Amino acid sequence: MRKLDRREFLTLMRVGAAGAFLQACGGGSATPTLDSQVSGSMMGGGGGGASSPPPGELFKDPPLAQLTRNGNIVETSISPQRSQTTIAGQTVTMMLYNGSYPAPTIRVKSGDILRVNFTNNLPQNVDITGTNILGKDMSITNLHTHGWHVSPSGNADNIFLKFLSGDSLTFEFDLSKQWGGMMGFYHPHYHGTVAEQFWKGLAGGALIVEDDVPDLQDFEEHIMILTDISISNGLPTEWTR
Ligand SMILES: [Cu+2]
Repeated sequence: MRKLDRREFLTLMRVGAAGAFLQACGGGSATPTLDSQVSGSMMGGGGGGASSPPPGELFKDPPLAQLTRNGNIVETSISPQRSQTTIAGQTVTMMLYNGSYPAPTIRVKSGDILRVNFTNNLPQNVDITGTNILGKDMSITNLHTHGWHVSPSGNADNIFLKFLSGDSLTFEFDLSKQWGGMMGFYHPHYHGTVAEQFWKGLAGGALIVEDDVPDLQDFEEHIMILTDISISNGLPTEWTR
């Protein structure tokens, strides 16, 4: 598991590539590859796929999460839900944060307190949320902030929390120990459903902690989330490779 910080990302962008593999943290061998960013996706894996957006299309950043700031208290709402989106011309029913693919980007600063109003809006036992091969209810989820130096307990980055369909909580992430100029991402981390929730669309949104030094201010910055998804009959299928 490895993450890019902003400086490293900008360097890689200049040579035309940006990448970091996410493997171990997903809790399974079949977690999708998630390049630190992207706004598109490749379908099909192993050849015969299509890219979305197609080559030549204008680059589009993922949407920014709506934030309200009061001093260093920043508040937003992030909820996984069953949503339809279009990938390479196909309508696909997925699990998406706030209905967005890729998920909304959250930008904060070192020293902020980020409050996330989280509600599990995944419906129980509907197409994408049946029971998986481990016998787990696929509508059960939680929230993990990948890469942040924050508390792993309570209502912070606590991967032992369990959200049944309809459950909600206000998370609070104290970023007083998180340095500026880093990029992480968020994703579900409930043991037993993580891998499927990744390939069904909860593959993460960018978590940006802004630089607190002026050196890079003149650079134009973009967020790109790369995902690789297989689709069959309008539904994401198991990521196999
Ligand atoms: Cu993670």
